[in-house]
Amino acid sequence: MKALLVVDVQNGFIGGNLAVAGANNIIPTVNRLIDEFDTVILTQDYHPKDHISFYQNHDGKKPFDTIELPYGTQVLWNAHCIQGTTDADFHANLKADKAELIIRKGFHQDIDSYSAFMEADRATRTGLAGYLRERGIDTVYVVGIATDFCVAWTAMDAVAFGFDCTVITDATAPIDIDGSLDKAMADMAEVGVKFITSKDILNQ
Ligand code: VGL
Ligand code: ZN
Repeated sequence: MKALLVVDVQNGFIGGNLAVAGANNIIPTVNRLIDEFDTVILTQDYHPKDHISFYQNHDGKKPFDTIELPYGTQVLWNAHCIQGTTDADFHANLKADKAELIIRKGFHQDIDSYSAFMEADRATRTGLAGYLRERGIDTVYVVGIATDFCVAWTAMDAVAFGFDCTVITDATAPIDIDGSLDKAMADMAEVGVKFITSKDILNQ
């Protein structure tokens, strides 16, 4: 059984507080893929306003600076996808209604979470792997934003948790800071994530 994981197609990343170039352009493709899959799961970046990943919460820091945390290096982002704000809502054009599960992530003040499976401390689980197993799903297709952060970490963790995982590349959009896209693509390939484009699934 397969599922489509739609990562963070939220206002914050589409013209919002952490806008990703070109992210708006993937929505029609994501919607066609949603139509094609029986099981659709959405993820939602969902931070408290005092979240540790926001540069505004660290004196003297600016966007894309890094800090060292107990779990490793953390990139500092503009405050984004704050719980209860429109920035955190799914984009109005996303066919979100079909989703059978929404996994919220990044809600612990002191831990970021790019992956939909496990938070950045590499210990706290979201429950997604257990959910998929209980649903009999062994194969996941990943789309959404951002290719080099939440999509990549989700895809690599899918493999780590034993799922067959394919990223549909033209249904993703990257942030691409300091070579992060090339690195993420190489890292994903190395662990066994597969890549296709949407035309391999949609007859177009
Ligand atoms: C993301 C940076 C911070 C993402 C989320 O969805 O890729 N990136 N929070
Ligand atoms: Zn975030």
